[in-house]
Amino acid sequence: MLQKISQLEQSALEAIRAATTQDELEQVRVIYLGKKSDFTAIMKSLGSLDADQKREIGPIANAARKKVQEKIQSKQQELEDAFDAQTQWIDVTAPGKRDNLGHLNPLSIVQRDIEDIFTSMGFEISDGPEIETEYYNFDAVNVPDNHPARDMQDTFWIDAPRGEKHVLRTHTSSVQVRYMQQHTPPYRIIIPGRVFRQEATDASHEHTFHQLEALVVGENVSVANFLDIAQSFFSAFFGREIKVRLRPSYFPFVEPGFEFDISCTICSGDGCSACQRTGWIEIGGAGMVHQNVLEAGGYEKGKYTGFAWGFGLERLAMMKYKIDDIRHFHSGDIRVSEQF
Ligand code: FA5
Repeated sequence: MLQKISQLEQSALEAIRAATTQDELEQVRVIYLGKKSDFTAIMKSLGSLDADQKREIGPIANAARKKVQEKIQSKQQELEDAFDAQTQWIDVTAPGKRDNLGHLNPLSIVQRDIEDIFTSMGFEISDGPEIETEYYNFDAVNVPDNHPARDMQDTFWIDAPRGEKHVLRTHTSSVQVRYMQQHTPPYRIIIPGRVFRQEATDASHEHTFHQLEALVVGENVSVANFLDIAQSFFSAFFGREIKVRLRPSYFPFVEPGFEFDISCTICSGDGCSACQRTGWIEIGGAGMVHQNVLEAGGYEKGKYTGFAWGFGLERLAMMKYKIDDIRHFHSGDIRVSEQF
């Protein structure tokens, strides 16, 4: 009996090894472990043996049967793996899975668009520090000591025990003199950047917002150049013809100074609810750079002229994308950027 068990085990293992498909392996299983198999017959015959024989042969027969079972299982796995490797092919023409990409904040989109337009018009992009000295933010751009803009209401002053006073820059005009000190005209630059004001927030005011400054300095730069560049820029930005209108105004760093409006991007100047029926929308401040500023930049008085302008990026983005509240930009609410 023991010899028979051993022979049966050997031939079963041999047959398992020889099986090359899952079907063949299944046949081997039926032959060696099925109901009518020799193993089953042996297991059944154990009942008729006497106690001593049972004790001797039983465990051996069981172990042999178990071993054959295990070998079949592992061979089964091996054949399945081989089958998968053969049948799982890669369709290189199938479209890839879409990555779940993030979205740009509409403000970033607007800033990139603006930078593209200006660089195509020959402008360079510049920047300066957000924590700025009182000098560059105010004195250098001709803002007198007693000007209300320096008032605690508008400006975040930095607590510093000694040394020069610092502020969170209140406008991008703070970069003008920094740039002048490093460069000789002619040049045309834009300065996009974050600015800060100690203001109560509402749908159109933030304490932290972005401005875009443009500065063009050369030997014969005029208001006409400003108008031309501004009209080209806004027309490119809104994708339709835009007119620019100047209204006299006062900023310490320009003379003469203007506020400028653009023709309404919705009604093109006919008058609608978006422009309060005026046909015009206020955009920002501009003017011919004050000679005191050019002098602070290190230029000989009277040698150059230039213009500068500054406007709020959020307000422009709000117009372009019809966003009704400036606070959406920095809310961190992902539903805002998901729309862009
Ligand atoms: C200035 O900051 C000047 N530096 C602009 C300038 C530059 C004038 C060069 C002349 C020459 P003003 O304080 O008006 O000006 O701000 C300019 C623009 O910033 C405003 O027209 C508006 O679009 C935006 N702005 C001002 N305050 C806020 C605010 N709290 N929230 C959002 N946008 C604002």
